[in-house]
Amino acid sequence: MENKDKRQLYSKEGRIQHKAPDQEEPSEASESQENTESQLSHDDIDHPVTPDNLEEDPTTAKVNNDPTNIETAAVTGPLVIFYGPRNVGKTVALLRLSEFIQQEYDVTPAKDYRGDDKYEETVKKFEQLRNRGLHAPEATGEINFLMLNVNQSGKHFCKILEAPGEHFFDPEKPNADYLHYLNQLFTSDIRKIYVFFFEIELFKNDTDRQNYANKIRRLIQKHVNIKRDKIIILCNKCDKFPDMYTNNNRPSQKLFREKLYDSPYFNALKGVLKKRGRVDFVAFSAGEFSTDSNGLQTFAFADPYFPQTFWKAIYANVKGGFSLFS
Ligand SMILES: Nc1nc2c(ncn2[C@@H]2O[C@H](COP(=O)(O)OP(=O)(O)O)[C@@H](O)[C@H]2O)c(=O)[nH]1
Ligand SMILES: [Mg+2]
Repeated sequence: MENKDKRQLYSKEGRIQHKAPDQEEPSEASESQENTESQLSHDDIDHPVTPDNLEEDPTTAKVNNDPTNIETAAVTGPLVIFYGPRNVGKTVALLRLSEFIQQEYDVTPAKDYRGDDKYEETVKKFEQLRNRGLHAPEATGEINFLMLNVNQSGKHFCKILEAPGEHFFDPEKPNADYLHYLNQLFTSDIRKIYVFFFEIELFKNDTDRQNYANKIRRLIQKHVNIKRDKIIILCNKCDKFPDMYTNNNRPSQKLFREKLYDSPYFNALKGVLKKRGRVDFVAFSAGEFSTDSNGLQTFAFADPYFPQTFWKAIYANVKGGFSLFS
């Protein structure tokens, strides 16, 4: 499995038009909204829909292009929710984790999770990237909204939800309500394991950091049931801070935890976390991303230690037993 040393994956001038990280892509949700809106106004002008022509009009055929129109009642627990803003690394972490646990578990996208037309592509892309065992960072944008079923020996172990970052937190709209489907999941009585994604250098300013911490605090206060739910704090992209690695080339969990927990903005969370019993902390890295002298993006898979440590925390929390981490 570990023949995945450093490989060149992508040319920046290559076949796909890359977006700069700060160049916001429209979310699938807003994109589909736009489509619907433009279609509606066009129809209104050229071809008004009246009760008489309703049946024949092909434009009124039932379409489902809203990826957030989800039948949440069908979602069972335990549900692991990857919570974090855009670009914090949720998709890459999901791919790295899936690739690691597939030795023992069947990891399959829940086929009926989203009913919209684009979901099939998302599922296909996930399978492609995971099976290749490597991925160009920019290509992961297409698989940012899916539900995975994790089964062991044919038995359901858990589900994992990854959703577009702005569904959780958008720095431009820090107090936005959650979309309906997320609220339904948050308020449902299924067992949830929240993985809150952080980085040492998350966002560009303190206001965004503070707002993010506050949004998580409110969620925990309102919806996290200590008897039923669990919390994992994940500090991502640790490879950016090699000074905080130990001699065996692994991150010092203690140093990363202290660094994150001691950040002023994290204070907003300390109080509520204390009241939620044991909260696991994971210093994580999916790999090292860099650009070589030819402008080619390279990606090296991280040591299996990383997905293993992450999975141990998820496993312990899904089982609900004692955690292995402090
Ligand atoms: N250095 C480093 N960069 C990462 C890591 N994981 C993700 N990234 C970078 O963060 C970008 C966004 O990752 P992605 O998983 O798509 O974020 P998402 O929007 O939260 O799903 C990627 O293009 C990578 O460049 C990591 O472990 N280390
Ligand atoms: Mg994503």
